[in-house]
Amino acid sequence: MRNKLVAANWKMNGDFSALAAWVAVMKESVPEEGGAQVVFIPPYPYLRAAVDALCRTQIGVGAQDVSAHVSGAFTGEVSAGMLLECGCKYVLVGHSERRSMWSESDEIVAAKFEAATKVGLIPILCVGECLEERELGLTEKVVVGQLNGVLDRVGPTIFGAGVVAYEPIWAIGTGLTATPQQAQEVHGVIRSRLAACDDGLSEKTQILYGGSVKAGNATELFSMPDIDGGLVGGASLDAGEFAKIANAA
Ligand code: G2H
Repeated sequence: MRNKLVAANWKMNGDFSALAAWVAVMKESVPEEGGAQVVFIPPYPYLRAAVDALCRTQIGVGAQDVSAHVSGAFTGEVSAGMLLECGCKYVLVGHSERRSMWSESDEIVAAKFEAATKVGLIPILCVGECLEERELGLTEKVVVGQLNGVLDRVGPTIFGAGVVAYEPIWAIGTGLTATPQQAQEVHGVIRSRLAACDDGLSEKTQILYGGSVKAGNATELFSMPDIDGGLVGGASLDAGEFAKIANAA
């Protein structure tokens, strides 16, 4: 039985006062034990404050990106070791916004995934198709291709240290959400691909859904057999709304 996981991806939003208010609401609203694993993913400058504010809670902290490099002359980059030292437990890799706006290839995403696992961070690998690909019937090909882009490079043992998030690009920040059936269908494809590699990997890997998750659709999405929680963007900025989503898992 896999535990549920719900992550709040603030993207490039928020400030210190919003963080303090968000943490206060979450401390009140999320059970200390027995609920879903909750992960807070604010921008880099707020990570340490988030770790300190959440230190006596079950809420973990994650970063939105990580360098594939360990150290050196890589201006602007942040290494996995630095994130770990800062108190992070999780890190997103391959979010569609990074794949499209920063041209991150499967090779780069795999290198970031591996760099994260090497220091003990849990990478959350994002995969998903755009609207044109869905309309051309290419969803499975694209999603499995992105999955293979990491799995084939790092191998099942390293891959097993991570989490997968299926985020159809057409549903990200658009208000359009995949129906629970559409999401389940792709989650099933992802789990079958993992099973083809290793049954244990398929059974233990958490697969999250992301793309306009809200309090109003979370319960139905999270009730699907292969949906193990959510990666929440816009709706996570409102702590009350995000608490409802976390408690629906
Ligand atoms: C997808 C998701 C969070 P939103 O990017 O990663 O964002 O919930 O705003 O669609």
